[in-house]
Order: sequence, then structure tokens, then C-alpha cells
Amino acid sequence: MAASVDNRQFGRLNQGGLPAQVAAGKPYGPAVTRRPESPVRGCNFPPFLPVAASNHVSKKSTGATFIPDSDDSDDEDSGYEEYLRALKSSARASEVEPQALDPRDEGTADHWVERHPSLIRLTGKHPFNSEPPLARLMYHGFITPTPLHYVRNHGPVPQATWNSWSVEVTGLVRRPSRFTMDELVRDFPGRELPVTLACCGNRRKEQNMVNQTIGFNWGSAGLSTSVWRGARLSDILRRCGVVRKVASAGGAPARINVCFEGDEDLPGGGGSKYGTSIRLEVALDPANDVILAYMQNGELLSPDHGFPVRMIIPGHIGGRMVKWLRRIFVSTEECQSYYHYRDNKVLPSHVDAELANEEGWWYKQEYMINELNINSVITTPGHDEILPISTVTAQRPYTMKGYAYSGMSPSPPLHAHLSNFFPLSLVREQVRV
Ligand SMILES: Nc1nc2c(c(=O)[nH]1)N[C@H]1C(S)=C(S)[C@@H](COP(=O)(O)O)O[C@H]1N2
Ligand SMILES: [Mo]
Repeated sequence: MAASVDNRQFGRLNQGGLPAQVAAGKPYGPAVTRRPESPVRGCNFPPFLPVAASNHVSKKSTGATFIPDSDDSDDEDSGYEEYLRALKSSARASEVEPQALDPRDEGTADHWVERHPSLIRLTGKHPFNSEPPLARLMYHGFITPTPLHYVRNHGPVPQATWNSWSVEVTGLVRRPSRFTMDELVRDFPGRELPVTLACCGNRRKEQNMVNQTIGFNWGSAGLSTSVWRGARLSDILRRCGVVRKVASAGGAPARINVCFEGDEDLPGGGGSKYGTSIRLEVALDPANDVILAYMQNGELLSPDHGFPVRMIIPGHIGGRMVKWLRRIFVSTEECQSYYHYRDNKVLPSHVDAELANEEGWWYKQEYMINELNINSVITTPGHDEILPISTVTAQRPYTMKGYAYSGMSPSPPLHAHLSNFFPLSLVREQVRV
């Protein structure tokens, strides 16, 4: 996420990352691969083992108390502690009212999940789909406090426990494996980086006003940015001996996909898990930083965001980042989940749901959304806000604000131009920039 979103509360990212002693660090895992444009430099922490992670699902018992590995120097410990403090306060937890059980969840499968009262519920009682008020999202700047992070759930939140959870890796791998949470934390170098998640339905309300889709009305706050920490998918796949080349029936190399499956039992297609897949090349490229994340903004994941582990695939739509990850399956086929085919598609405007069913449009590769498209929004002035123009206000500058993002494609830096939004005369006469 870029543009006029302030980074003020997360100065550490702006200043270039970590305390020098941590960044200089001991030889923990492979060297950091950085994208030149990344706001974070040197986020290569030593591995930490969450000790307070217990068998309970409540937030208190999964609170993030972390003990650094014993061979860390004291300097590094205090560096990391300081970093964690900065990260947590950057997420302005102290300025956000606490999450709580919400009477609106009574009688649903999510009755035990604590949530932030200000989140705007978009699909009624259940499942929980929500976005923060846009002004609050913007107020907090680059890093969204976790309780205000938008949520997209297709069904109930699984009642997970850290100690009993495991992720299975099977399919085209020489060593099929199952990793416990402790193994994911301990046996793979941790990677930590800020990633913007955006549901590809972000702003669908505006689309629906022009031409009704089959998706619900997202406002323009269906996106959030967190610092995510986890084990790199490429390291895990290599550990399992992933097969890189398979000949197809015609002899040409077949496409290989990495499929991810979540835990919930969902109704789609007569019963299905939430699942989706990405190409093996994307998964294996260490520069893509695809991770199995177990921490968000310095704490273990919250139930709504995938506790204990979820996929994070920078630059991709939120829909590819499977939460409550249970299974990774490497295959020449794409993921067979109903949701992989039915969700996250953009079909030509003449194709409605009926025609899509009749003519098999859901299965056409080219209409699938993987990488985030370019998007920009003016948030100040707000929707329907009237700016008084008088001799007094005309003398003062007015700061417009907004956000913009784009996906993985190697495009030049993102610039949002006012002329995209305003007729030029309006810009000249009414807005000082
Ligand atoms: N298991 C599972 N993973 C899932 C989903 C889901 O319903 N179940 N929703 C997806 C969609 S469409 C989005 S946009 C993101 C939202 O992540 P968040 O709720 O942490 O913001 O999760 C994705 N991963
Ligand atoms: Mo989504």
C-alpha cells in the first residue's frame, strides 16, 4: 500500500528496518533477499519459539511471549524486544478499544471469537465478513492494527490449538511430511515483512452500483497491511524434495501447482474445503517471500486471521492466502476446491452466473485473478463530503489523502494523478495541491 498513507507510527520501517545489531546478525538462515523498493531492510530475525502458545484458543493463553534462541547475545535480545515493542505500538493497540465477544455472534459457530466492535459487518450475522471504517483505517497509516484488519471468512472460524495443529505436505514430493507448529517455527528460518492484503472484492459496492455482480458489497476498506512472520514455502518444499519437472502426456513439461487447503467444512459444491493453488515457480522463487505465517504484527495470529498458520503471498489477492492451513499438495492439476474455481474470477460483462455454469466459464484460466490489480482511492475528502470554498479556506492548503496499491507485476513505481479523479477545471478552481 502506498500513496499518502502516513508511515509516521511505524518509523522503524521508514528508517530502514531493524536495530543494527539484529540486522548485522549472526548467521541465521540464508541471506536476506530484498526487493529494491521494499520499505523494510534487513528483516531477518533469528528464530523465536513461542512459549506461551498452549492448547487453548483464547487470546490470553496464546499471548505472544517469545524467548529468543539461547545463542543470541543480550544485545540482540534487547534489539528484538525493542523491535517488538515498536511493532506493537506501531499497530497502536493502545489506541484501539479491545476486542470482545460480540452479542451479534451469539448463537453462531463463532460465538467464542473476540472481535472489534467498530468493524462493519457486510454479510449479516454469519459468516463474518467485515471491514474497518475507512477513516479509521487511514488514521492508523501504513500498518493496520490487527483488531481493525478486514476479515473475509467463508464459514466458521476453526477452534484451533497450537499443539495439536500440523500442516501436511504431499503430492509431487519425494519426502511427504507433516510439520507441527513448533517445527515450523524452529526448523525453518523466520521471514518477517509487511504485506498488504486486499480482497479482490475491495470496492465491489461501486461495481455493483454499475452492474450487479454475484459478490457482496465491499466498501473501500477491504484491505489492510500487517507485518507477517513465518516460514518460507520454498524452504519447506525443498525440505520435502519437491519434484520440479514432470512430463505431460504429450512429453512437454507439465505445469506444476502448489495447492493449499484450509480447515473449515464449507457448503460450496455440496461440501468442500476452502482451497486454492499457485504455480510452483511462484512458490519456489525465494524473492517472492511466500510464507506460512504464524505471527501478525508481533503476535500469534488471531482466530479470524488464520490461527495458528496461514499462507501469505505478497502481491497476490487475499483469496489466495489460505487461512487455517492444513494441507499443501503439489500436483499437475490446479486445486480442485469449489472455491478455487468459483471465487476470485472476473468474467466478461455479458457472462452472468447462469451462462458461466452452462458454458464452463468458471474453469477458464484467463479469468482468474491472481496478482493484485492496480487500485487507488481518495479518502480525504470523503465520499459525499462537501468542502466549503470561501475566501478564507481558499487561502489555506488542503491536504488530500488516499491509498494506492498494485500487485506483483514489475511495473514502475505507482503514482496516482489527480486528473484521474477530477475534471481539470475542478482541480484548478477548487482544490489547492
Ligand atoms: N481457509 C480460508 N482461507 C481464506 C478464506 C476463507 O474463507 N477460508 N478467505 C480468503 C479470502 S477471499 C481473503 S480476501 C483472505 C482474507 O484474509 P483476512 O480475513 O485475514 O483479511 O483470506 C482468504 N483465505
Ligand atoms: Mo477475498
